[in-house]
Amino acid sequence: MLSARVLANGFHLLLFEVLNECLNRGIGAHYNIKASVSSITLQNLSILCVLAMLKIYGYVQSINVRKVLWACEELSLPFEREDWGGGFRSTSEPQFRALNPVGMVPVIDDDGTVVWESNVVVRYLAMSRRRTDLLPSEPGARARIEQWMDWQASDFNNSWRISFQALVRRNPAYQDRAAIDASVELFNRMVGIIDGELGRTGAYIAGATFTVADIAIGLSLHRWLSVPMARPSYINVERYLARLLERPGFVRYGRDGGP
Ligand SMILES: N[C@@H](CCC(=O)N[C@@H](CS)C(=O)NCC(=O)O)C(=O)O
Repeated sequence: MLSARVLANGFHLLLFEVLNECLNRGIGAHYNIKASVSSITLQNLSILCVLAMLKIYGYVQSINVRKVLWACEELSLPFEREDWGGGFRSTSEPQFRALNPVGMVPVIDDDGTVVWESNVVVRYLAMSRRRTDLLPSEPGARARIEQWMDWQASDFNNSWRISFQALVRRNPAYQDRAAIDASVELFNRMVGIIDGELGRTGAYIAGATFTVADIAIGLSLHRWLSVPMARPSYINVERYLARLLERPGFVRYGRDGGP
């Protein structure tokens, strides 16, 4: 926890000047700023800025945790991370359940605002840091991004569950050949849908520019490439993944981050 006390003289406009200065210095992009005005008079204005480091709970190999880590990279956000889940500290511990009653990583604590469910966390981070380039406020543009993220977390994610557990994790509970083949077929079909969309946009999943939807879709496509199985060749997906490699966040948490 960092804290800074800013004392200034002047009218309340000064409050905005001080906060603007924080934003200009990039503090606003990195931290939640809480300002409490202890007294507002023409002569005396006292502002207390409390700046807190973002906390991330979750092990780094998790694809859902890596969405949040990539988002932090896009936002140039410093953070502290603790290993929970995936064989590290159990998400069944009461301390963890108090943060997330469903017991899944990732969870974040942003100066007291606790959020779980990876795609929601990514949207929260972009929205709270006013990154409308990554998540616009216009409802239509925003819905086009959210629809791909919700689809990623539901239908798309379910398509690979069995093939991923069987062929990458080698989980003995997932060894039914017919079920694996069906999952491979469905996974490939879903990626075919993405390929078609990328053909239409010519660039990113929700349009001409990179948005938070590309974090969820990009990591999922990297997973698709990581499963040892037969794959159709999808030229738009191939070009998209090459485009994402221009971003350090995808290099670190996608290409070099595991399946
Ligand atoms: N829909 C959730 C899924 C989260 C999830 O499945 N997390 C896994 C890791 S990828 C987890 O917490 N597993 C329990 C554990 O590792 O103990 C999200 O997107 O955040």
